[in-house]
Amino acid sequence: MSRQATISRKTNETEIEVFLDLDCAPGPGVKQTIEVSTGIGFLDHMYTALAKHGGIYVLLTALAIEANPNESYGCSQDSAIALGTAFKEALGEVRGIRRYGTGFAPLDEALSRAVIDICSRPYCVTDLGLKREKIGDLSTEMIPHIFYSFAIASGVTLHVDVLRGENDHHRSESAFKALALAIRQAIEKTGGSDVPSTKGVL
Ligand SMILES: [Mn+2]
Repeated sequence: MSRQATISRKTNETEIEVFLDLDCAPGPGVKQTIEVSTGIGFLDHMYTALAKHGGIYVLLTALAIEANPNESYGCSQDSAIALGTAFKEALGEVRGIRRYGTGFAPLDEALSRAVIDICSRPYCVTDLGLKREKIGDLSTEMIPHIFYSFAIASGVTLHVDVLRGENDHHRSESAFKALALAIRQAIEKTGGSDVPSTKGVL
């Protein structure tokens, strides 16, 4: 069974199209394509890293309906919601996967940790310690909000901590890569079809 989803999300501010295939970790016969276009260069860079290291095939376009002061906010928030919604739909019933995932990713002096539980209990805690107002054309305050929006839309519990690092670009990118590694581990198929919960349902 393929784990894919297509989501179209249109609000008064943005129009988002996303396609995901969760089974594109490197391996024989696997082709992973990543095309991300949000109009925000640094955000494209972060989503591309997330997809690449998460082993996820991602096609994502986010368009602001018209230029407005909320453009960057809208595209980043709405794209994160669309990605989370697509992730949840692509996974389907939580069955036959590891459920928990942990990722540590360094980027030079920066080091981040992400821990995910695919549990239908949406929650997000981040401690990123970003100091600059913007990284490229992305408002830094949007970065924890992107993790939050993804977690709530996908129904996962997510904790992301930047453990150290001086450079905000490095801190942020290591956080996205840590999340990618955590996701990749959590969605890995066990080969069985059990529900990974004592409750019998997730
Ligand atoms: Mn970079």
